[in-house]
Parts: sequence; structure tokens; C-alpha cells
Amino acid sequence: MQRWAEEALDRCSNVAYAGRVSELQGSLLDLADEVVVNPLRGVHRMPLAHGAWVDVMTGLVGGADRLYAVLRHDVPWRAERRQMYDSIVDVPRLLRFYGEGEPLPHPALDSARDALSVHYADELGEPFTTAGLCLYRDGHDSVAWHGDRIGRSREQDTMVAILSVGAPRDLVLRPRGGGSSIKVPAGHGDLVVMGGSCQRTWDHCVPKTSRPVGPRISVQFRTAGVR
Ligand SMILES: O=C(O)CCC(=O)C(=O)O
Repeated sequence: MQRWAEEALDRCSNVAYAGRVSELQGSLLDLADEVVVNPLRGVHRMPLAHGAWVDVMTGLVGGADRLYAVLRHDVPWRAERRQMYDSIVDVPRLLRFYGEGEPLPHPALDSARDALSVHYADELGEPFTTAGLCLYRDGHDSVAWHGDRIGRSREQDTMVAILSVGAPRDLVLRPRGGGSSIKVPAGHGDLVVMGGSCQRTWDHCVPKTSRPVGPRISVQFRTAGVR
């Protein structure tokens, strides 16, 4: 096992120990307030065309209400604007990017990143290092069709692992060369991982919806040098 994977596994074991300690304190604390990262069991893979795939797992995180509340309150969310043709427009979601080594806003995110690095170590060959957070305030917020193709992912396979908390929204994917789209539900506490050639050969989006939906936070874990 490579050194980074051993270190990630080590950190996971320490978290498991901390989990047992907090279980012992459970009689004194409200356990509903605990945020736990569950073992990555029952991850289901959907192979897509062109060497892409999507993995899904419901309930990666327990105590997702609490995690949502902390992230909503503690993350210094930023509104951004960007050029679109001749005008500058609001980006329809709030954002915060955590680079490699930057402290994450909740320890459960460190645990999730490490657990994902260990789970995908053989296939990915490198750890997840960064976390991009998006806050979709309601159904008007969205992300348009795109692939994460800034950096190495333009030419190489990679993985983008997404943990969602808050109101369920659909992540929709379609092949870049044309073809039907697929909807992947991203529910409260759930995991969606896009892998293989997915960022190069498929696009994804979170469409706006006229349904009355509440806010959703998406946490995207990526490897170094990929955006
Ligand atoms: O909200 C999501 O889960 C996807 C976010 C995304 O694709 C992005 O920010 O690049």
C-alpha cells in the first residue's frame, strides 16, 4: 500500500476510535447530533459509455442534518460573478473552495475524504486532496452543463466524489458526443462518484427546478491539480 493510503487509513482508524469514545459518551450527549461517516459498503457502480462510470451509495454520512446545519452556518460562502457573452452575471449558487492542506469546516469532511481515498486507492492511485463546496439556496440555483476538465482531467481519467446534504437534487449526465442523459439522485447524506473517463467524455449539471425545493450543499472531493 502506498504511503499516502497508509496515512489515510491510519487517520480513518483514529476516527473509528474517536467514534467509539463518543459512543461511550452517548448516554450523556444527544446522539442525533453526531455526524458519522459510515463504511463504504453497498457502493453500486453504473458503467456508462466511453469508459465512464458512476458509483452511488446512500447514507455515506449519518447525522446529515447536523452536518448540513454546521456547513450552512460556518462556511464563509461567497457569491461569484462571471462573464457570459457580453455581460457579467451572478453564478447561481454560493461557493467555497478548500485547497490541499486547508482545514475543512467539519471533521466529518476530513473523515469522508480519507475514507474515499482508502476505498478508491487501487483504482485512483492518488488521494482526494481538495474540497469544493456549493450551496444551492433553492430550485433557482443550479450548475450548467460542464465537465471538470481544468488541469490533468482534461487528458487523464480521474474521480470526482460528491457528498450531498440538504434537499435532494438530481445530478444529470449526458455523453459529450450526444446521446440520452441519465439522472442520478443526490440525496441527503448520499455519495455520488463520477469516475473513469467521465469528466472528459460526459458532461454533468444540476438543473434548475420549479419544484419548491430547500437548500442543498454539495461537497466535491477531487485530486490535486483537477478542477
Ligand atoms: O452540485 C453538485 O453536486 C455538482 C457540482 C459541480 O458539478 C461543480 O461544482 O462542478
